[in-house]
Order: sequence, then C-alpha cells, then structure tokens
Amino acid sequence: IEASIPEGQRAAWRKYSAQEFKTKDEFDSEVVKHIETTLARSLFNCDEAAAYAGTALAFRDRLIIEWNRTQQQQTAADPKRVYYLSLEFLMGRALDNAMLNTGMKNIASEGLEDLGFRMEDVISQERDAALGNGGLGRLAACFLDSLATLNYPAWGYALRYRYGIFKQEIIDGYQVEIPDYWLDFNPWEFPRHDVTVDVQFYGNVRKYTDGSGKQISVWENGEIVTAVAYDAPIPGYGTKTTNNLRLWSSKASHGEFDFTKFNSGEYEASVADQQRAETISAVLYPNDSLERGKELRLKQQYFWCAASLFDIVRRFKKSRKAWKEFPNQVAIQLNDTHPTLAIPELQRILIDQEGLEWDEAWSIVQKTFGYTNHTVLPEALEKWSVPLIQHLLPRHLQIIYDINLNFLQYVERNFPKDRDMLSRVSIIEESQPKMVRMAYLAVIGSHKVNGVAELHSDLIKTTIFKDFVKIYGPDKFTNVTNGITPRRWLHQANPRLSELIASKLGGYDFLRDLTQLHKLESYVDDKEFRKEFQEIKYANKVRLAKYIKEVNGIAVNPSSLFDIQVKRMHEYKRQQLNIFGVIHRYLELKDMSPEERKKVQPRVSIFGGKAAPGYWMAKTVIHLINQVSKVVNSDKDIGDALKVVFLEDYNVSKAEMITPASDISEHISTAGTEASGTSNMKFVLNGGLIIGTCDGANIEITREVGEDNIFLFGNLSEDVEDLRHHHFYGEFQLDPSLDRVFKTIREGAFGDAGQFSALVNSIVDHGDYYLVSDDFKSYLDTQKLIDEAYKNQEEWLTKTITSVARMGFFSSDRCIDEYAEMIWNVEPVKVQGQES
Ligand code: CR6
Repeated sequence: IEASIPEGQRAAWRKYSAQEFKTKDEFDSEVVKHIETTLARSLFNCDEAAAYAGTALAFRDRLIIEWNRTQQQQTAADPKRVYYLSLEFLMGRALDNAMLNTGMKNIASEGLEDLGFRMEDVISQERDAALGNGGLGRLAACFLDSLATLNYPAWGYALRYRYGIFKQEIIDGYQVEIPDYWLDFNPWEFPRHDVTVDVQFYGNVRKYTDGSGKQISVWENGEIVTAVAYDAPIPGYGTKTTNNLRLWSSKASHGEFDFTKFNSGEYEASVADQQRAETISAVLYPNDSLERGKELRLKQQYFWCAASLFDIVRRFKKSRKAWKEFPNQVAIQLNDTHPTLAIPELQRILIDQEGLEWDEAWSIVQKTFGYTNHTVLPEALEKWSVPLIQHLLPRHLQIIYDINLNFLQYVERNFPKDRDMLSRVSIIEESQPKMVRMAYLAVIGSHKVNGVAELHSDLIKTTIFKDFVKIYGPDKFTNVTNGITPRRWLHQANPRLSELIASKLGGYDFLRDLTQLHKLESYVDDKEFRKEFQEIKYANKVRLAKYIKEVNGIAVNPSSLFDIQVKRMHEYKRQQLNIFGVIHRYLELKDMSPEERKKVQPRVSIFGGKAAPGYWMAKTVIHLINQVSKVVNSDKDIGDALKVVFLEDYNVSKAEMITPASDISEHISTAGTEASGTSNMKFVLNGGLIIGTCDGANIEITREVGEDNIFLFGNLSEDVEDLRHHHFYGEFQLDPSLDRVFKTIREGAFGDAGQFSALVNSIVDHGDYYLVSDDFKSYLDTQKLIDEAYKNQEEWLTKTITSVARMGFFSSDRCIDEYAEMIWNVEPVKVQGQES
C-alpha cells in the first residue's frame, strides 16, 4: 500500500500505462525494438535465433500486461484459489502457444514476413522447457492451460531446475545422456528478487511451557537456504486470464558468499555454502514412476513445499480473514506424493507459528488438501527413512508421529477386532530402518483422493488403499479421468485438421468445448471432407518422413502404415513386446517369396522415448530396437515392407510433430499397470487408431469411440496375479513365435547376443513379471487384423473420423471442471480486458 502512486499522479500513470500490441505494425515495432535494444543487434546481424528472441520478448511483454491485470482483478475479488503443487511441469515450447492463445498468430506471421522471416523457422528456434519426465509432468502442463482458459484463479508451484530432463543422443545404438542447460536464454521467466522465502533444514526442536501452561515447540539452529521466485505467465485460450506458474530457485541465505569466511581468507569455504544451497534446485530427477530415496530429493521436496506454503499463507493473511476461513480461500492439490510434506508443514505453521490448537489446525489441513495418485507400481510409492527425516526435518517427524498416533487411535476405536489393521495402515512402516509411507500420509491429510482413470481409481480402492476405504468410507475416493488440452494437441500440433474442423463446425468454439466434435459424425460420409481429412493425415506423415530422412537417414514411404510407440521406456509399458513383434514380422517376411512379400501391407515401426539413466533393462530395449533397425533397414529383401526407426530425444515439441502422423499407436502396458496414459488420447484426437491393452484410459477411449474403432488385445487386469503365479508354479510353455524370436536373438542376428540375455531371461527364466509371453500371441493376431483393416482405406478413414468425433470427453477442460466441482469447490473469476 505504501508503494502505490498517489491519487493525483495516477492519471499521468494511466496515460503511459503499457499497452498490448494490436496490429501488425505495432507488433513489428515491438520486435525490432527488442532486437535492437534488448539484444543489441541490427538488421545487419539478425538471424533466426534473434528473430525468435525478439518475437518471444514482444509476446512476453504482452502476456505480462495481461498477467498484471489478472492478478489485480483476482486480488480485488479475493476468491478461493487453487494451488497445484507439482514437482514437474513439462511445458514444451511457449511461443506458439502464446500466439495461438492470445489469437495473435496471424498478425505475427504477417509481421515476421515483413521483417524477412518465416513463422515456422522462428518457432523451431525455441528450446523446450522440459521440467518433467513424462505423463505426470505433461498432465500438469495441460492442467495449467485449462485452468487459465476456464478462468480459474490458479497457481502452479514447482522448482526452477537449472537442468531439466537430459537430452538423449543415440550413439552406436546406445542411449547417451547430455545435460539440458535450458536457462541460457529463457524470455518467459520473470525473476522476482523481492519474493523470497527462507527455508530451514536440520537443527533441533526446543520445547518449553509458556506462561499459560501451553507446550511450545521451537525448531531452531538449522541451516537456512533462500528460495527466490521466478514467475512464468500462463495465458488462457480466448480469455483475458493469464495465470502464474511460480518456480523456486535456491540460493545461499547470506548472498553470493560468506563475507566472514571470505575476509579471513577461506575463499573456497566462502563459496562452498553457496554451491551447496544452489544444488537443491539444480537438477530434475530423471525417473518416471520410480523413487530412489536420495537425500537431495527429499531436500528438494521440502524446500519447494515450504516456500510454496509460506507464499500461500502470506497471500491468505493479506485478506485478514479468520483461520477457519483458510479452506474456503485455499485449495491445494498434491500431484502425486512428491509434495506430501506440505501436510505436516501446514500443520506446523498453524500450531507452532500461529498458535492454533492441534485439532483446529488439523481440520483446516484436511479440508485444504486433495491428493492425486498416479500409480500402483510398488517401486514408485515413496517411502522416506525415519532417520533421514529426523536429521533433516526434526520438527516434521514429530508432527508426522502425532498425526499417526491420532489416526491409529481413531482406527483402534473403530476397528477393535482387526489387530493387524494398525500395522497395515500405520504411516510408519516397522522395517529396519523405519520408513514413512508418504502415500498414507497423503491420504490421511487430504479430504479427497483421486485416481486418474476409472480402472485405476477402482484398483487403488481394492489394492494399495483398501484399508483406508474401510476406515474413511468410499466417498473419500474418487476418479478424475485424465485429459489433454486441445489447444496444444490439436490446434497447435495439427493446424490443418483444426482448420478443417472449424470450417465444418462454424468456428473454433470446439477448442473451448471439445464435446462439440460430435457434430463431425455427420460428415463421415461427406466426400469432400473425407478427402481433406485423408490429405491432412498424409501431409503429416510426409512431414515426419522428411524428418526421419534428415535425422536418421532412413527413407520411409509415407504411404506405409505408420505404427508409433513414443513414451518413456519402461518394462511395464512393454516396448519389448513391440520390438519382439517387429522381429517376428521380419522373420515372416524373410520366409516369404518376393511375390508374397509384395502383397503385404508395408509398415514403418517407429519408437521413441528416454530411459532413466540408471534403468539398465530399459536401456537394453533401446539398444535392441536400434540393432533391429540396422539389420532390417539394410536388408535388401525387405525394402519398404518393413522399416524400423528409433527417434532420438523424444520430447514435447517432437510429440507435436509425431502425434498427427500415426496410423496406429501402441499403448500396450501389462493390464493394471498404466494408470491412465495421455498420449493415447492425443493420437486418437489426431486421427490415428490404437492397438492397446485393457488398461488405463484405453478402456474409456473404447467406451467413447466404440469397440470397432480400437484394437484391443491381451489379458485382463483381474487375471494378472494368477498368470504371474502360474509362471512360477505352473507348467510354462513359451509361445512358439516368441521362442523363435528369442532363438534369432541368441544366434546373434542383432549383434552380440550377450547384450540381450538379461532381457530374454527376464521372460524365460525369471517369471516374466510383465507377462510379455502371455500376451504375445494375441498381440500378433491383432497386428494381423490391423494389416487387413488398413488395406480397406475407406473403412479405415471412417473409423478414424468417427473416433475423432467421439473424443470430446478427453479434454483437460473437463478434468479441471470435475476437480473444481468435486474436490476444490472453486468458481471461475472473469477477468475484464480494461483496467477496472
Ligand atoms: N508415469 C502414469 O504412469 C499417467 C500419468 C498422469 C503416470 C500414467 O499412466 O497418465 O502419471 N504416473 O496421470 C506417475 O508418474 C507416477 C506417469 O506419467
């Protein structure tokens, strides 16, 4: 308030207030100004990178004006806000999205042309913001887009990693990891050196009794690290709302270096503290659905939770409302268990700092938090050792023990006969050392727990959280099936298809209400429409073929069936099933006469995805794919009948090019292991069909598009346990086709067989945990059906168009509305264009 401009001077201020560019000329003038001043370049040394920088800065300025306006109006309205805590936001590129969401792309294209640049070249200069691993991080990014588009007052909170997910290079068929130093030039972030939070680690807890006889705990003598906020504006589509993604960066609390040490000549020690502090936000852990229990990771989690909660509480306190109003003003969603420490942290703030009684504080905490579970895989469920938490966060450990004590007393009262129940549901696992089960803490500290697709939400209720359903009743558990933003995954990735749809639906409203796509069904038989739809698919395949030629040096025929599996490399996702299928296809082709071979449906098998650097088996699968690719592509007998491609460094911007080019995409996880999947939705929305198992969102996609428009195969999740048991105790008969594939590998057809023995043995000797052999035959049969179906191009086209028309359910706008209503209880706030 003290910093606001006096009434008398505000007219002058308003007169000179920053304005968004509206015309092509205004845009050009912004771009040139930035290139000449911000970048200190001229028309004699302006390359595409500079043109990108100028364009990005022009749009950055525009977004910040809308961002400021949004924040002012939201502050005035003081509504309940949503805070989405996610350690990952896989944003990808920002410029194209900013242009499309603000509706200024055409103007910018024309403007750039005036200045001598092509829009496509400028866009492709941008590096991805890759602060995530896979689906979980990309889901968070889609949610931000939907929150802004639907005008919800919402904030994302994460860490500003200096290094995002590594870049993948393939050298001699092996994955090599290269650090991704993405902050070289990032025009989208605003450092807020005035928004800082001091976060404490280590230290001890002192207890004393105050004058009124109340027990007080003080956490003291710890090490302080400072969190600095960096903000990135998130524009909604076709709305004035621009929300905020706040990323915390760590630095030493005493600044650049410790002057006492510096002055006494301890130069190295004086900077060592600084480096230790900066290490906290230095790097994203590159594991997808795997937790490794490293101390630095726990430090990251607490640092981020503490800074975010301080910020949220500070904003709440500005409105001077009573504490009991907190859950009416604040909804915090925990994206997986990574931010679970926010639960004891809020309890700590309320009881230790704000002086609330335990019960009152705890009821506020439970009403504030919601928790989303994204996996049932045991290796992904976070547990932290009690000694580690004791050392790093001594006060939080006490609070966790108190939460557990109250909870177990409640359970004991309600289930006096079930003696084992207590040890089963205790937050503390009685192992050596003892462990804190973060998922249990998240369930106990939240008012709602949701899974991310129907099957998955059912599974969590019958497996990992079974006892909690008994304790709390079924209503605490719910489902919100994942979705994707149609702005990026249709309009931006496939502009021609978006335009075709708009031409039939009378404009781009479907991008804000995706269910309108259903009207496309009446064009299924429209000749003109079918032709254009097919042409667009072909053009997208040509574009990908061109890229493959450039990067991999492999010539693929765009009229072949493009079969794509791109996602993180993981045994449960079963890229090994796919590549074994490819080897089988290759062997069959080799068995054929040249005449027979001419009759088969030509196919290009395309793979892409990163393996966690320490995930040896996943790296072996990458290696096998590349070896098979080498052999098959250079086999003169085979020609166009089969090509195998591994696309290096799969990321969001590549996904935008790859997704629209598929005929078939593969979502073939062992039933019950893929919580949802989201790329399955992207592929169908872009006119590709799916081969998939009855898993995750595949099931709901089937419900929507119809059984005739998807190729399902394999065992069901209810049979998985018995099948696994059978591998160990039953009589095991390897499928003969798979046996032949393994023989071929063992004979060295794809290079040194020893390299692949662990992979083969995991199936033959070690129980085939992911049931590759059980599903192999049904997989091959289904691939045959696909070859047949693809030959009838007219029928295929009907299937793809019908499927697109039926994908309306999978917009992330629908998810966000469900969260808002069922979990957050928040309302949109309409932001006005002019300053009020
Ligand atoms: N790995 C699930 O495995 C789901 C996303 C987003 C995952 C995937 O099926 O679509 O989350 N789980 O809900 C985790 O990250 C733990 C993922 O991306």
